[in-house]
Amino acid sequence: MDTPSKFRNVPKTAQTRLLIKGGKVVNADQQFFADIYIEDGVIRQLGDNLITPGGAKVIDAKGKLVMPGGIDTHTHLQMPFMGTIAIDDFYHGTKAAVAGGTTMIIDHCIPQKNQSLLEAYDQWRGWADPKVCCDYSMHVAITWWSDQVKEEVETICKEKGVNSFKMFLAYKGIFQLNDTELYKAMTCLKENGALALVHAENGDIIDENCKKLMDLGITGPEGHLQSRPEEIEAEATQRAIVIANQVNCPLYVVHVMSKSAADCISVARKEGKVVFGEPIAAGLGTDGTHYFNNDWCHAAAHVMGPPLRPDPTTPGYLMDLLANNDLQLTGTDNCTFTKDQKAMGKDNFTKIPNGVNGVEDRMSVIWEKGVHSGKLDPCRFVAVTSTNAAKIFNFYPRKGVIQVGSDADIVIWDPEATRKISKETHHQKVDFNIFEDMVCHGVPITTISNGRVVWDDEQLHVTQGAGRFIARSLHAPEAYSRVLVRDKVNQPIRVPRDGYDGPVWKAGTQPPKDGKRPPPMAMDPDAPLPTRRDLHASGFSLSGSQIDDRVKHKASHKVLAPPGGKSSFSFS
Ligand code: URQ
Ligand code: ZN
Ligand code: ZN
Repeated sequence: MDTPSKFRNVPKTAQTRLLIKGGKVVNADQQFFADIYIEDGVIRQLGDNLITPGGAKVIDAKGKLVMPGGIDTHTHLQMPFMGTIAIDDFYHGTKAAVAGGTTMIIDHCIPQKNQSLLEAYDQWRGWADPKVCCDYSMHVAITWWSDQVKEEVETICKEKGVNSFKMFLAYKGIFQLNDTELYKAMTCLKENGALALVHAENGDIIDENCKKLMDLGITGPEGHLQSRPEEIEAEATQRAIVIANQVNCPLYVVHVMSKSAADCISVARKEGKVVFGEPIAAGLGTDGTHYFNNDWCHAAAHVMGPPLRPDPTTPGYLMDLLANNDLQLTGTDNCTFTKDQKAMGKDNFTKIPNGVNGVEDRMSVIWEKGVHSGKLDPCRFVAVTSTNAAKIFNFYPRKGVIQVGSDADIVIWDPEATRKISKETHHQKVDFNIFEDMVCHGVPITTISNGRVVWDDEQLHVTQGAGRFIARSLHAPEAYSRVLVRDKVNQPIRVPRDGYDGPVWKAGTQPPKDGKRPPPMAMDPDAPLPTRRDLHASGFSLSGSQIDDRVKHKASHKVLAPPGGKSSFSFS
């Protein structure tokens, strides 16, 4: 891509000196007018009448908003999946991201079952580092569990700058973990100060439903939706919440797609549990009615898991929860496949690669459906598209805020301009756009990544590999400040008591054939039967040793009925 004329003849250093003038800065906590001076990728000054070194490139932001660049918490660029590879790679995906006002993505390293997590981490870094056009990080998936995995998770936490790990309750036999594995993995994550992310759908039920639907001849994309109705997502969401709470591990539910799953998170948060919910652009901007479209390609293009919900009030409901902080932030789950890739499932919906677009359009879609609809104000928009991600994943205030010392990841935003979304004009490689023809208010005019203009005047100025891997330290305060205190105040209880020294049933013995339960004292059939005390027999002595001497009965103590029946004995 040639450098456009207005950047030609500008000394190299000047390109790293930017002065944004006349804009209204919007952070998650406040809006204010201020100029911004940037040098070598960092915000150096913020205010009015700045005194700056010469040669800075001046950007006129009059009438525009100046916001922290978007942070997309959930992408799968060039992901090997379901027999193919997602078509938007780390170059096309991050190029499209900056064109849409996003300046950082958090992608995923997803080991196959039984693959070393460290090996997979190196593999994914090798794919991403040479291609990314903006800064990025990665969640690492735990797709199997063993002592080796436990050790590798600890190594990744301590040495690779990763503090977030994804677990799937779906994709049976591919990525899915069972409850015991989830419990052990979350215990390990908690011990290391990392965050547990879950894809919450019940993969066992989905598997059975898919077989049933295919047997009924329902092979189209509508089968995908019907194999995993809302309650399949809600049940897994609630289960993940319970398991995480049992081990006091902070939980982050990705791609919250339904009202009922969102309600589980909302209730859990009201109960004080440390749970975060991430709706995505797709679920906020469109719905699952598309699965019933007569055009197979159109319907298949919307196949993702959990599916978009056919209840057309879902997007507005999720946006209301986002406005209210019942849900905290947004990603896209961008995992794109072309028509011919999707067609691998033309006769069997279970073979349709799951995933949709979003990385380029998230910011405009959320502005249109959130701010332009009056549900979000601009500060909340910044919170849910940038700031909360930086806080939850622990790289705030390096990113997610316009302030001195923070990275110069900035988007200059025109709230009144509109743009029509289309596959014909988007910068992604995928040949479909689930937001096709949507007109959005809110347009990124200029995107600045690490202090460099990468999008301006509808032109990209990106460099492959210019993006950096952002390491994230453990124990993010947003997730762990409460958790660590709970460790102290919610200790398990142990009651000190004298040992039980009464009769003990001999494990593995069966009641006598006659079905009559032996008297409670004869619980051990090998033990000598108790001799009934003949109070008139000579030599009887209250002080004599008796079979029950070891039982500390008060003389007047009545033996309570043993389990299963009334006692015929009384010592009174
Ligand atoms: O499950 C995910 O998040 C990945 C595999 C993307 N695909 C999808 O359908 N959500
Ligand atoms: Zn998922
Ligand atoms: Zn995903």
